[in-house]
Formats: sequence, C-alpha cells, structure tokens
Amino acid sequence: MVKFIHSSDWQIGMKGSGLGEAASLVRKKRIESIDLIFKIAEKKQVDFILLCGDIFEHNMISQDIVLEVVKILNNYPVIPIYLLPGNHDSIGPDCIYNRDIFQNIQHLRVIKSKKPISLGFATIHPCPIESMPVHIDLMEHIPNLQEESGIHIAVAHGSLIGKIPVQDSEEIDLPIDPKCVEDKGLDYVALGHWHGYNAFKDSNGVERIVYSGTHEQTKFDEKDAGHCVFVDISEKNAKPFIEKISTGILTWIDYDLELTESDSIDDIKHRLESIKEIDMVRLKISGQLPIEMKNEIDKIIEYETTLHKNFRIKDEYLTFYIPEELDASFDYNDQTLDQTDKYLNELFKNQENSEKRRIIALAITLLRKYGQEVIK
Ligand SMILES: [Mn+2]
Repeated sequence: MVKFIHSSDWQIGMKGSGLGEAASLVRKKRIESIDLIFKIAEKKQVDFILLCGDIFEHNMISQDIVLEVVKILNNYPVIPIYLLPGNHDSIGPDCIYNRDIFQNIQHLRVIKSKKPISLGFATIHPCPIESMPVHIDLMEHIPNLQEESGIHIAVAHGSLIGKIPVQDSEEIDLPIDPKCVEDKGLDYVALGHWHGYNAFKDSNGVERIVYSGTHEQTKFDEKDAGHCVFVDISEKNAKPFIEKISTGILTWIDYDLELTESDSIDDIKHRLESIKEIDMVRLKISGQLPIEMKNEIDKIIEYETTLHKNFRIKDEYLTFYIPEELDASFDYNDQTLDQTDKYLNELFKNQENSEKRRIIALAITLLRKYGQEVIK
C-alpha cells in the first residue's frame, strides 16, 4: 500500500506580467499555497510527496525566493519529497537544484537519473528530461513491469500524445505515450507540465494517468487549476483512489455576461452578484442594447472594478444601438441644460445620417449623465 501527494508546476518566481498590479499578489500567494500542500500531506499521513517539474519558473530565480520555499519545505522535515525537474527548472550545469541549499535538505531528493527508486512498498520510475528538445517518448526506457511485484509509479513532465490538438508525436515536445499504462504495467503515472487537473482512463476504464495541474492558478485560460492530488494505491493492479484537493488561494473566473434589451439594470446587477467574491475576474460582456442604457452599464462596470483584485473587461461585442426616437422628457432643473437637451433632440429627429444620429444620441446620453452632476 502506498499513499502520496502528487503536485507540479508551482512556477515559483514567475513574473505574471500579464496580470498588471495583481502580479505581485499572484507571486506571493503561490508561495503561501505550498504550505497547504504540506498540511494536506500531513493530515493524510502520506508516505511521500511527488513533485513533477516546473517547481521554479527558471533556474536563475533569486536566492531570496528560493529561501522562502526552502523554509516551507523545512517546516515538514518528516515528509520525504521526490522532485523531478521539468523544462523550466531543467537539469544541467545551471540547474537551480545544484545550489548548496538544496543539498542540505535531508528529506528532499531531486531526481536526475532514470534509475528506479525503490521504496520497498513501491517503486518510482523517473522519466527525467535529460536534454531539450525531446521528441521521443519520455517513458520509452521503462521496462515491462507486468510480472514484477509491488506498486509501480512513473513520474514525468511532458504532454500526452493525442490528448492535445497536436497529434503527431514528432511535433510535440516532451511526448508521453498514453499507452504506457498497458504497455509497461504501471499502476499510476504522475505528470506535470499542464496547469489544469486532468485524469485519463486506461483501456479498462480506470484512471491511472493524472496531471495534478499547478497548485495555484497562474493566469486566465487555465481550466481546473489550483489543486494537488492525493493518491492511495492498495496493491499492484488495484484501482488507485485519486482525490483532487483544492490548494489555490486566489479564485479566478472567466465570466460571460450576455445582455439583451429585456435585461433590467437590476437583473444585470443581480447576475454580477455571483462573481463579487472572486479575486481575479475576466468579464466578457456582449449584446446589443439601447444607447440609454450605456450610462448605467458604465456605472455598474466602474463599480465592479473596485470589487476584485484583478478585473479585466472584454466588451468589444457589446454594442449600443440608436432607437427610432429618444425619450424627450428629461428635466435638469436648469433652463440652459433643458434647452440644450431639447435642441439636441430636435437635431436627432431631423438627422437622417445614421452615424450622425449615433453621435447626437451619445451627446444626449452624456449630457444627461454629466449635466445633472454639474448642477448638483
Ligand atoms: Mn513545463
């Protein structure tokens, strides 16, 4: 029987330059959330933690950041850690794990060779990236283990052939053949490289190939990121118990807000209520609305920007159309503004050019928005 935590792609030290002001927060949280992985490992009383590459964003990460990570690892000295480098923290003369600090961590073993690691109750079969690029199956060297006793776990950092749009193994970097489970007789294949959680079934319908995904989401567009995986395998050929456990501190959402003319301002506010607690929001807003709604929509969006740690808006599919007639009954409590509004309404009525009508309608909308403010 073996119990372990599978994690990967911490990408510590990543810049997050696409995240604007929130980048420093994302950098900080991804270090903090490492602690959650260890807390889970402790609670589950695992035999070890298996890290599947790209733990650091690159090999030149500053020593200050390295120290922050090592401090966390050293808070849990009884949990053995097996770390396979990926393509970001790649093996070589500059490898980040060559630094003295890592040699001193007694419970950490950085895996740089293909030699199987026997733990007695189970065997880890490493598939290190020895040089880049790699165009042959990373699992090629693993022998057939069908007749071998004990539980066999492979660990690799790469892409499963045929599970991403590029089908040809010659064209994908770091290829892994998904048939490795059947071909080699593996009980579990722990993978890193993809940032979302993903589990794949073997020909018997048993999930044995798993990407834990990153422990803390790095950007929008990552599906099902922010987890580690707890694995419990009772014996060779048994169905592994696999539990995806949340470790992400920051919450992210890509939210589509489709608006129609029949949506009231209250409806829109109500729909946005559902995302108010989310830290990182990318709002795609689309629809065709009458121009009178523009002010209110702008106000809602302006307020929404204050609710999140990072707020992106994509509104190129939101258009405002010009109605046949504008509501002429607007009272500013100011004679000059009343007359200006009336004048613009006359111009609107008499104008036939649609582009000019749009501009006049917008002018009326803006006058109504700011006119009231100036006479307050
Ligand atoms: Mn990678």
